[in-house]
Amino acid sequence: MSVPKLVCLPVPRPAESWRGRVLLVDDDAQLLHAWRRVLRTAGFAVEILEDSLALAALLRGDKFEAVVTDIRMAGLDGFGVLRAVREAAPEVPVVLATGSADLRSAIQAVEAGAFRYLQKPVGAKELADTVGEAVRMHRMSRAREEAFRVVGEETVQARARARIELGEIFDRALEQRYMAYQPMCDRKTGEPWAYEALLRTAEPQLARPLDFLAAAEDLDRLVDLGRAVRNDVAFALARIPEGRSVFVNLHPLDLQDEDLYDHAAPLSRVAPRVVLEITERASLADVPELSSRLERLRALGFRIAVDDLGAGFAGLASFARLRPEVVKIDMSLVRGVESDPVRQKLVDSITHASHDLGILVVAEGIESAAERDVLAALEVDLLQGYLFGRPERAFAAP
Ligand code: G
Ligand code: MN
Repeated sequence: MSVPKLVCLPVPRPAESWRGRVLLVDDDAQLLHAWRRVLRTAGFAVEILEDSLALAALLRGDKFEAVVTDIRMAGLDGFGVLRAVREAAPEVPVVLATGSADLRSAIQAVEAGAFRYLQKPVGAKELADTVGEAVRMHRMSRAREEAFRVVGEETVQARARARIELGEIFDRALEQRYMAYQPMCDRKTGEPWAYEALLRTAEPQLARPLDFLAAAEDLDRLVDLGRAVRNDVAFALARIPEGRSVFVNLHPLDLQDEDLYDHAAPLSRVAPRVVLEITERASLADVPELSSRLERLRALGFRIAVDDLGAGFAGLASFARLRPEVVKIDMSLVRGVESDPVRQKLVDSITHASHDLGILVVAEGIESAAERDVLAALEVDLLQGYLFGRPERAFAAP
């Protein structure tokens, strides 16, 4: 007689969460176990919780895809559970059940953000279907989030492409750069005493100098640009009439480029004819060891000018920090100076203080004869502006 062999085959169980991971919160143990049985049979992975104190900790880390709870419990408040879920895991849907079928609590449940409102006694199918819907909705919103994340990545890629494109435009602009020179005229003789070198490019997309500089800044190419400018100016000096100086604008970051202090750099070789303009618009606070840097520049033979005086936030502080040989009064103080006693007084004070300290004074942005006449009467040493000449490739003598 053969005994039938008992073969224990493992019962195929649904993948742990194929219908969803559900948390049941109720103080009625009997109900909890009944609902758990129903939902497990329907394919959900279910955990139960009789005490809502541990709720927040349980909700962390994507553990559940839906929560089912009761509005009225002996020790617990279903609305409290709902609020706790909203706070700890706002994207997890909450199904609220209640024994009392009053409209008020139904409205309240929906207003509080419940996914669905179930009236007890809840049938097995109704419970499984509702929880299934809640999980589906949750998964859809997660998928949407994921899609948004991908879109975000595309934005990152688009930015990277834009940066590459800007880099190409910048390279062309750098390639097609040229320096324009604007005369600065001696108040007494009317002759050009010096020229300010101003960066320009034939690349139309960066035709505005401020855009060109901003692109260099965005691309971390300011050092390249600064070196190119200084080399261009050094070679142009051969064409600048003997005895005249050239003013070169520095970005605060240029002050941190060792090339600026290199004895062998082309501009260093002609340093005695060069005035380095440092703008008062940008902060010099970030330049480490500023005074020793200035010393090194002066040791090479450079002179220093404070640019845009009166336009920045540092006020006269940069004046004191840089101990410049030259100050350039910003065009905002020049514009309309002929009819404004306050501007006149400011220009007068700056000029007097500068002369006491042996500093040369330039007024920039002069556009009218009236401005020129007042500034000359206030004994500003050098006059610069469209009235005397626009920045040009050639060295204009007005
Ligand atoms: O910051 P800085 O002073 O270096 O800027 C000089 C800029 O001012 C240059 O781009 C130059 O073209 C411009 N500029 C020079 N003279 C005049 C002028 O008379 N009027 C105006 N509006 N701009 C001027
Ligand atoms: Mn300048």
